[in-house]
Amino acid sequence: MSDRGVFDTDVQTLTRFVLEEGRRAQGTGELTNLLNSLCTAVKAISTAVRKAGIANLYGIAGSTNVTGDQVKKLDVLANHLVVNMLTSSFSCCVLVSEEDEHAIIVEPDKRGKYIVCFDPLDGSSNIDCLVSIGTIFGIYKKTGDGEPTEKDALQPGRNLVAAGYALYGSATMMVLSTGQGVNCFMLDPAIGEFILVDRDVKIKKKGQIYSLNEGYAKHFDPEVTEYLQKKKFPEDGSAPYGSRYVGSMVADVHRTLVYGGIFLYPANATSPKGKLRLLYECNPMAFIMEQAGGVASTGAGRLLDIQPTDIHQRAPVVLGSPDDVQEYLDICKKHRK
Ligand code: AMP
Ligand code: P6P
Repeated sequence: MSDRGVFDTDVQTLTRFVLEEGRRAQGTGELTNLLNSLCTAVKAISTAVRKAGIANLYGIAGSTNVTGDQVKKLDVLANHLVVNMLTSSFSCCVLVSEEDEHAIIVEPDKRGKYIVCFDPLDGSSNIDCLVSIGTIFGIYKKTGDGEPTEKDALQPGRNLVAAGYALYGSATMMVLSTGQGVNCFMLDPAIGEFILVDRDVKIKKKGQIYSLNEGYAKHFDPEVTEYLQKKKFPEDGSAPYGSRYVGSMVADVHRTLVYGGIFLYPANATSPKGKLRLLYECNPMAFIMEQAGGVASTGAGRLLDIQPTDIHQRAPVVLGSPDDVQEYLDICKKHRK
């Protein structure tokens, strides 16, 4: 029954969506529990991010706020929220966080079959100037038998069961794929629920925006320099591309998903492997991009095919609209000859 008047009494929430998908998949409910627990952590992080200035949540870990409370840095707080919500979902056995040097092995009586790699608050260096930040996650199934170890997380991104991100921007949005396309949910603070706003999102075949940190131009490999030259001074009479770079991966990738175009964090002379982390930045974003009809590459091969050797390893990444990424890859191929 639906009353579409002032209050939608049949609103499609992320919780309902995940429950329905779980029923459709005829699962045991473990992934559903995981996703809904992650959703709780994201809601709490969103609240913390939005009141950080007022509640004096900035500052370094270990300082105290005006009321003498122990102040946690937002990214420390975000990490604890994700770890605690996932551990108590009885769905995970290994957690890999950007904030923890080693993988967290869930205690035996709380274990499930999933491995979650996440950056609890990506872009946190932008917090103090109120630039959008995000939470990024990728979910795998444990493949081998026996005691869970850090090695269980060293799976190529093509094994992802689900992945996505939360963007704490002008609004809070959760972008999620479980392998059946990409769906976007906006947090409605009035009811504290994520509401489905964009179903089965597809990226444009070609965009008009390139996004990378041109401050590294001095160190760019030749193919990057050549590609940018073509975008700024098109030889076919087309309009030059616009340039947008927030410096917060979730914001830059989400804009690329919504408007089309290309995002690059390539390797360069100073960062031979690039800067972004494979397990909890590159792979989840690559999964989302491919599910939305986009492309995600290292510049030499499919990003989701990388076999990781270390949970914090970095990878070069170029992703976005298929025609834009392909144009860049063609230049890379030319330079490899
Ligand atoms: P489970 O028994 O809950 O671990 O689910 C087994 C498999 O079914 C998962 O690995 C997914 O591939 C699929 N599945 C289960 N629940 C969901 C869900 N809520 N959304 C999408 N796929 C799901
Ligand atoms: P640079 C933020 O610190 C981050 O990890 C990503 O969110 C972002 O895309 C990248 O680093 C920005 O790095 O070198 O351009 O400042």
